[in-house]
Amino acid sequence: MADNSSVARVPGIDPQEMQEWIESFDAVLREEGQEAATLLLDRLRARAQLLGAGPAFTANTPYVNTIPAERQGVFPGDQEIERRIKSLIRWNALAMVVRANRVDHSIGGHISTYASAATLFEVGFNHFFRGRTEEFEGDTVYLQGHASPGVYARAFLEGRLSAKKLENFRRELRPDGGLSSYPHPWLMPDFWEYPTVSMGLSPLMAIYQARFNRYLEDRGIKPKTNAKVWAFLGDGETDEPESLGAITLASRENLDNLIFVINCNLQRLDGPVRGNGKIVQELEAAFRGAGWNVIKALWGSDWDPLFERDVDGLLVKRLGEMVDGEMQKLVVESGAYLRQHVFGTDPRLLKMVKDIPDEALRTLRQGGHDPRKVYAAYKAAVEHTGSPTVILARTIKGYGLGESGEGRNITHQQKKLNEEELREFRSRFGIPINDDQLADTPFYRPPEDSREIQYLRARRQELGGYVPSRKVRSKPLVADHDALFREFLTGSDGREVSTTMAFVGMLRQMLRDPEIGKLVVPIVPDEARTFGMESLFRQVGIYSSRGQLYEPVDVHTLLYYKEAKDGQILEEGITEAGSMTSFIAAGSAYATHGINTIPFFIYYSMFGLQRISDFIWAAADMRCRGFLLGGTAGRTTLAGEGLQHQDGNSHILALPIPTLWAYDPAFAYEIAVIIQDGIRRMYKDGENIFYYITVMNEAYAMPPMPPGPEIRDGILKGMYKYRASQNKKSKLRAQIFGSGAILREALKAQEILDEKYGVAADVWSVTSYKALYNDGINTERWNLLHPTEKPRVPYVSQCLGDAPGVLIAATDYLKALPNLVSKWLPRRLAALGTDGFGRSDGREALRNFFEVDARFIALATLYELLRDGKIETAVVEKAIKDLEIDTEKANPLLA
Ligand SMILES: Cc1ncc(C[n+]2csc(CCOP(=O)(O)OP(=O)(O)O)c2C)c(N)n1
Ligand SMILES: [Mg+2]
Repeated sequence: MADNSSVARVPGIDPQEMQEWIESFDAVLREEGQEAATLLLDRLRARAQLLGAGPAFTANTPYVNTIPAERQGVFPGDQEIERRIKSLIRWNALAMVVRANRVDHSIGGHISTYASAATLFEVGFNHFFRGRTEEFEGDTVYLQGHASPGVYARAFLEGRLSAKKLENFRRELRPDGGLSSYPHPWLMPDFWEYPTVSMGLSPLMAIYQARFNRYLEDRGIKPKTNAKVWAFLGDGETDEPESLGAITLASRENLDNLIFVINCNLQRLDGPVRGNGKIVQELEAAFRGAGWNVIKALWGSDWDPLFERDVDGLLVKRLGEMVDGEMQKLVVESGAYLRQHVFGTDPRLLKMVKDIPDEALRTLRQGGHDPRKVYAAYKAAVEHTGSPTVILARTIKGYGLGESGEGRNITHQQKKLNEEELREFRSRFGIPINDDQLADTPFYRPPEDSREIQYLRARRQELGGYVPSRKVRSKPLVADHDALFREFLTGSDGREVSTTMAFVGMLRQMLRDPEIGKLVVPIVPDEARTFGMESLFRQVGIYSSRGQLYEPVDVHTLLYYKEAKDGQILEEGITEAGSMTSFIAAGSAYATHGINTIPFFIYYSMFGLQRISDFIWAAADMRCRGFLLGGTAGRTTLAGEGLQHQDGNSHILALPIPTLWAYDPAFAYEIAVIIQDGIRRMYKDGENIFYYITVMNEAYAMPPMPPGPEIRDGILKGMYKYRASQNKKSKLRAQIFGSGAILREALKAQEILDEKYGVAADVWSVTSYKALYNDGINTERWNLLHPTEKPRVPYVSQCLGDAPGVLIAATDYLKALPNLVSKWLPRRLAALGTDGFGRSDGREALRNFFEVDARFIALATLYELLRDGKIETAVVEKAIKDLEIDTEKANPLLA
C-alpha cells in the first residue's frame, strides 16, 4: 500500500485524490491482471482524446526495466557455476589481448567491449543460441565483432581452440596459425559465419537474413522452424545509418524470428554515445515508432527493492532526467558521490537509501550485468510473436577493469594492464592464478572433469552444439545446363537487343529449369522495369509474405504486378544496401541452410560498387556465391542520365575484391558462357567466388559465337580475337581492344581504318581486364618465386604473341582499366577511356565528349602508327579533319 506522505505533488491535483487514483489502478492490476490494466489505460486515453485532453505524444516508457521483477520468472541455470564460467572467460579474453600486446605493441585488441557484453553473450550461449544439427537448422548469431576475444575464450573452455591458438590471437601468420582479429569467415571458415566488425553491416544483414529465412519457408524451400536471428550491436554502432535504416522492414514483415540486443554501455570509442542525452531512450523511441517490441533491461536485481519503495515514481523520474554523461560518471565515482548526485536531489530519495552503505550503492548492478534480468529479457524476446524484438541492455564498458578502465573514456583502447591491475582483476573474478604467475598472465582452463567444463559442455550439447561454427552443408548441383544457354550462342538473327535483354532472357530460362529454377533468387531494388524484367512479375511473382491483399491496377494486363506468398522475385524497393544483404543471405545459404540458392542481384551499376562496396567486401569475406549484375552500365552507353548515373567506375572498384570475377561483356553469347561457367564453378565445383557482370541498354544485333574452342576459353579468361582484319596485304597493322558496348566502336574503327587509311586492324573483345590483370600478377609472382624454372607467360601476352602493329584499347570505364595490363603487352598501349564526370546527352555526343568513339579509336591508331614512324604527320592531320575531331574541345577529365 502506498505511503500517502511520499506521493509526489502534482500541481492542481489534490494529493488525496491522486492517491486514490493510484490505489484504484493498483487494485485493477492486482485483481484483474495486466491486460485489464492496460485496457483501462487505453480507455482513459481514448476518453481524454475525445474530450480534447489527449495526452502528449511520447514514444518512450520510463527509464526502468520493461519486465518488472515480479514477472521476470525464475532463472533456470546454476547461477553460481555460470558466474564462474563467465569469470574464466573474462580472464582468458583479457589475457589474450594483454599477451598479444606484450609480444608486439602494435597488435592491439579490445578488452572493454567483451567486458561489458559478457553476461549478454553468456546467457545466450548457456540458454538460448541453438546450434545447427541434422534435425534443426539452428539460430543465426551476429556477435559484436570487437568482442571476439570473449568468443575465442569461450571456445577455449569448450575445448575447441587450443591455448596455442589463443596465444596467437591477432597473429594469424604464425607457423602454427592464429586467430583472426574479428569474425572473418574467410580466415576461419569452420568457425565464424558472419563478419560483423564494420559497424552497421550486421544489423542490416540480420534483418534481411531473418526475412530471407521466411522467404525460403514461404516458398517451400525449407521447412518452417522457430529458428532465430540474433544480432548483438553496440550502442555507438547504431549511429551508422545502415543500423536503423531497415528497422521498419523488420516490423512490416512481422519478423518475430529476429532479436537485436543492443549493448548500451553508453560509450563508443572516443567517449559517450550521447553525453547530453539518453541513448536508450532515443533508441526506444525509434524502435517503438517503427513497430518493434522493445525490452529495456536497465537495472539489476539489487535495484528491485528501491523501485518497490518508489511508489510515487520519484526515483524513476530522477533516473529519467539524468543524461548519459552523468550516468557514466557514476561508474567511476564513489558510493558517496552516487548518493549525493542521484538521491541527493530530494530528501525523500535520500530516505530511500539511508540504510544502504556507500559501497553497496556504488556496486548496484546494471541490468545487462545481471543474468536474471538478461535471461528474462531473452525469454520474453523468443516468446514474443508478431514483431521483432530489440533488447536495450545497460552495461558498463570495461566492466571489472576497475581503475584501469571501467567506464573511462580511454577504455575502448585499453590493452595493457600492469601487475597490480591484473591482480585486482584476478581477485575480483576469483581466477585460480597465483601472484607470481601474474606477470606471465597465463590462460586458465579448469580440468576436463571440473564442474565448470562439464556444465558448459552439457549446456551446449543440450542446445545442439557449438556456436559459432560454420559448415558447408549443401550438395553440389549435377546438371551441366548446356540446353539452357544454347539459344544465346547463335545470335539474334539481326534483331536488335541489349545485353540486359539477353540476360533477362537467360534468367527467364533459368527460372524454368528443373534443377536450378527454384534456386534462382532474382533481386531488384525497384528497377525491374528499367531492365525490362516486368515479364518475370507474372512468370514467377514478387515475394510478399502477405500475398496480394489488393487487386493491382494493372490486373487486366498480361504483365501485371503480381505479388504472391510464394513469389520468387525479391523486389526490395529503393535500397541497394538492403538488396545486397538479401544477396548475402541468398549467396551464403549454401552454408547457413545447406541450400544452393543462386542470387541474381541486378541494379543500376553506379549504385553498386560505388555505393555499397563494404557490403560487397563482407559478401566476399562470407564466401558468398552468386551474380551481381550492373545494369545500365557504361559511362557513354547510358544515355541521358548524366553525372550521377553514368558508371565508368565500377570495373575499377571491382578490382580490390579478391573473390569477385568482373566481366564487361559485349554480346549475348559472352554472357551465356560466363553465367553457365559461373554456375558450374560456384555450385558444382564449390568455389567461393561470385560474379560482377555489367549489362547495357544499347540495343544491337547479337552475333553468333565465333567457332573454335578457344573462344569460350578466351571469354572466361578475359579476351579473345573477335574479328581479324580481312586486309591481308597492308603493312600498317593494329590490334584494337574493345569491351562492352565500346567493342562496336572498335569494330567501326576497324572499318574506317581499313577503308580510309589502309590500316589492317584486328579487333579483340576484352571481357575482363580484372581477369587478365590477376592472371598477370599471379604469373609474375610464380616466376619471381621460381627463378630456376622456365618462366610462365601471362595469358594476355600469350594472346598477343607476335600480333603485329600498334596497340589501342577503348573502354567505357577509366583508362586505368586497360592500362592495368599494359606491362604484359609486347609494345606500348594507347588507352581510351571515360575518366571524368558524365553528362546527360545521347550516346554519340557522349562518346565524342569522352573521346572513345570509332573516330577517336581511329585517330589513336593513326597517331600510334605515326609515333612508330609508319605514317606521315600529314595523314594524321588530315584524319583529324576528315573525322571532324575538335582538337580544342573540352578535356573530359576536368570539364
Ligand atoms: C564502419 C566502422 N567505423 C569505425 C569502426 C571503428 N570502431 C570499432 S569499435 C568502435 C566503437 C564502438 O562503439 P560501440 O558500438 O558503442 O561498441 P562498444 O565497444 O561500446 O560495445 C569504432 C568506432 C568500425 N569498426 N567500423
Ligand atoms: Mg558502446
